Amino acid sequence: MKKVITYGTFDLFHYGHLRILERARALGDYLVVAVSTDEFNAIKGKKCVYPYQHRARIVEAIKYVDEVIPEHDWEQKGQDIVSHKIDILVMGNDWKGKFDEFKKLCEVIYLERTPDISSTEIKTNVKNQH
Ligand code: C2G
Repeated sequence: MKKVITYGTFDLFHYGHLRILERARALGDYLVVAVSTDEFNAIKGKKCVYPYQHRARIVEAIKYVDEVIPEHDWEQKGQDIVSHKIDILVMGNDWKGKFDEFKKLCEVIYLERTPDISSTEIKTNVKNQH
């Protein structure tokens, strides 16, 4: 069984998130998604609209996702890859090159980001419409 993992905040779940999960799952047989906790988002400097529990449950409900785990920090990826016996780490190409250190543990694939959509843009659009 080929296991894939990907990481993210997945706030205001949108089409770009759906597409990366769909493509990540298509690379293997089982997809683990590590969703950033609220505390880790504070470290990443990201202010979320939805709390971790909501973001995690929405991701868990996506048919391409087999398992959700919390992402607490930058350092856990190596342990996750080993403990979950991951074969492929997938990230959007806005992260291109940033996780190449894990090539010693598994395949690392960066997929094209979906253009013109992001949680930040959604927030801005909603604000501008009111
Ligand atoms: N993404 C995408 N297309 C978009 C927006 C996001 O393909 N239009 C991808 C990102 O490249 C990322 C995933 O969706 O792979 C999740 O994006 P975010 O929720 O913004 O996550 P991020 O803040 O990039 O956190 O340790 C890694 C971090 O947790 C990644």
